[in-house]
Amino acid sequence: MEGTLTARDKVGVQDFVLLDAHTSEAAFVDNLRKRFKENLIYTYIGTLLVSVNPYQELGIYTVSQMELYQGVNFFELPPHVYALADNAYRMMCSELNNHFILISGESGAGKTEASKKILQYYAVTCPMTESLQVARDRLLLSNPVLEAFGNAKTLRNDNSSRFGKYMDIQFDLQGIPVGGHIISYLIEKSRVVYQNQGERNFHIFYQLLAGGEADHLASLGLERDPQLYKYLSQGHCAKESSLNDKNEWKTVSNAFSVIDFTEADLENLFGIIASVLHLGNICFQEDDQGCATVPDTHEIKWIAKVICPLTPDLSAYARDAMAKAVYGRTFTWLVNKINCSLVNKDDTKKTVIGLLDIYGFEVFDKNGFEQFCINYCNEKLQQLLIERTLKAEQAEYEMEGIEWEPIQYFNNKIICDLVEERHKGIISILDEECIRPGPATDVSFLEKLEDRVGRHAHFQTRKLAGPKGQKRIGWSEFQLLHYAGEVTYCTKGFLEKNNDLLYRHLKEVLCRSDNSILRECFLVAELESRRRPPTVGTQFKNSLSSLLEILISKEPSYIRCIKPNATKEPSKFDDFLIRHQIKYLGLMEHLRVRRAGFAYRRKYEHFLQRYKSLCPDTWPHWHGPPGEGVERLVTYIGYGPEEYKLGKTKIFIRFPRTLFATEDAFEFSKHQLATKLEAHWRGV
Ligand code: AD9
Ligand code: MG
Repeated sequence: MEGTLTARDKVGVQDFVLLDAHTSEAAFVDNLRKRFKENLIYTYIGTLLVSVNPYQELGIYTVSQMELYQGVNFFELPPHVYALADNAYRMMCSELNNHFILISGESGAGKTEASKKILQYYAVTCPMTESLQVARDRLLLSNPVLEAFGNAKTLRNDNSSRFGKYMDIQFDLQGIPVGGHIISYLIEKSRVVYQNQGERNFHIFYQLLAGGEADHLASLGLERDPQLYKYLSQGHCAKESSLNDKNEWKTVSNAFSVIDFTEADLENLFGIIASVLHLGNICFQEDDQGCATVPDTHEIKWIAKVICPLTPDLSAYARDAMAKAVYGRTFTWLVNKINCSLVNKDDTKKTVIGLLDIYGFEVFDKNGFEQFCINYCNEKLQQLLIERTLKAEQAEYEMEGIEWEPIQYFNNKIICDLVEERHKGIISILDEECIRPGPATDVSFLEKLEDRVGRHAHFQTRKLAGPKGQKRIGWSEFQLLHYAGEVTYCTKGFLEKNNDLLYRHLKEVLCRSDNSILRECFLVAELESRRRPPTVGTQFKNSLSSLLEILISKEPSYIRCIKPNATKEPSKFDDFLIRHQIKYLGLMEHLRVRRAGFAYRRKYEHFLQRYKSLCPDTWPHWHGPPGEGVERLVTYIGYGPEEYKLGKTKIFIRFPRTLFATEDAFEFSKHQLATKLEAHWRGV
């Protein structure tokens, strides 16, 4: 027994529900730390998977690991992202229903890596026919292309996804992956024209310059050195040693050839990438009338002629707006194009597993419109998680005929409403300011917010705040009390980013471009339409609402990713940072919910199979009904009546300590392991 206890002291428990009943946050962190130190990066909370980024290759993603997890029950092996992926897949195959896997966590926590591991797992372990190999390869290779155009080096992550991504993997009824569909959310266009110190633009620009053939670059009028381009060099790290742009270019080029891109598509696409770089290098000077002139027309000949009676400042603004619009819409075109190649035309019934890799909650020193949208998205997903978890629990107890007491939890719907409610919410107020005649400014927007939502319990400004808020909120800021904590937003740029307007004559130029991608992205119909396009905030709100509709109809699995330190180092476990993430990922809350009625439940067959060696009646085989076998077993090992309930198909265990003790007994019964551990500890 001693050996087993010592083992747990060393490596922690693999499921948080096995910790003591009133687990504190400190005990939670402690368990994560123990496991992390042993390179055990995965831990469960029931069926939710917690993952801590190891920042090193651990050798746990080999094909033999994949085979190990294939078709094995969830709790039978140590926690792994493969176990979660396999579980969703097997449930989908046996119940013929749709699933999704929601991956969340802050920047650099490992969301994208987790989603790639899942995709690879399916690619390797799912059955496959020769004719469907192309579909599988396209699914896999859509990733490097999207990452090249949608990811960038940031201070937090060398390969940070700057867009949200939802990907459906479609399976036929034999469980063969046959197609897919991707939806992208809110690409961070502002990065095209500006990068903070230590950050880069999207990877593709650097990859093209580093890896493109000399002829190709010459035909685009490009030089190899990224420092020559204003849009690539503001962050002063254009040549980043940790990134191999040249190799990545090869991967991306190869991916393009598999995903059905024609020569013409690629020519147009890279024509656009090059023209964005040329655009960024256009400088403006003032003439006698205060209008902008372009002293060096070298760049202009690579794009289009731009003559307009604007001041140099406004011209630079228009230039950047054009670069952002062109890149943003080209990205959407790219996603659509990939989707066309992933379509499975055969219309037999399919089931899907959706993978959601979306930006985590963000709190920076300065938070703007982008953080506002991202955090609103996280509020919505948190709401989904809480509701789905509670609902699922309740439904299960009902189905199994078990009584339970629902627990209290914070319903963040109140914050979602504050942001999104029609006519009343912050997005509506922002939209009103964007369309009203007269000089609306970021300041008048703030005043309107104070007036309309100033008394809301989750909203504060300097003017309205109590003594605590007054210290921290600036004059042009407002603060939202999110489920994950307070965030102060600076209203500067909110109106402009929400409006996202492009000068009409620039749009006209783009509509008539020789480049067919641009003509697809900027339709003449848009110029002719009298209707104002929806604002960015409203578009985002609508796309989130459709996303939730997609998710609500599917069976959920959750992965919560944690970043262990801010310096991207292996083996460094920063308690403060981790505690913060545990809080805003709602992990303690999830644990409580999980334990609210019964901490643990297991199908009779599975429970029996694992613990049958503990009772002479059930060992080595039990031939009666599994429920009866379980009853004999738990009576024999001394479960009290308050400790468990027997449902129709499962045993429900109220206290973690009960299962904990059972696990101990089980471990103890495995003599080999116990002896080995004792010997080991005696050695220490
Ligand atoms: V962001 O919100 O897109 O900025 P992510 O997606 O959460 O972020 P990502 O998956 O890109 O983070 O992980 C960041 C880096 O951590 C990767 O580039 C790897 O170097 C490292 N990482 C993440 N997960 C693992 C892992 N399971 N094993 C090894 C990992 N390294
Ligand atoms: Mg990512």
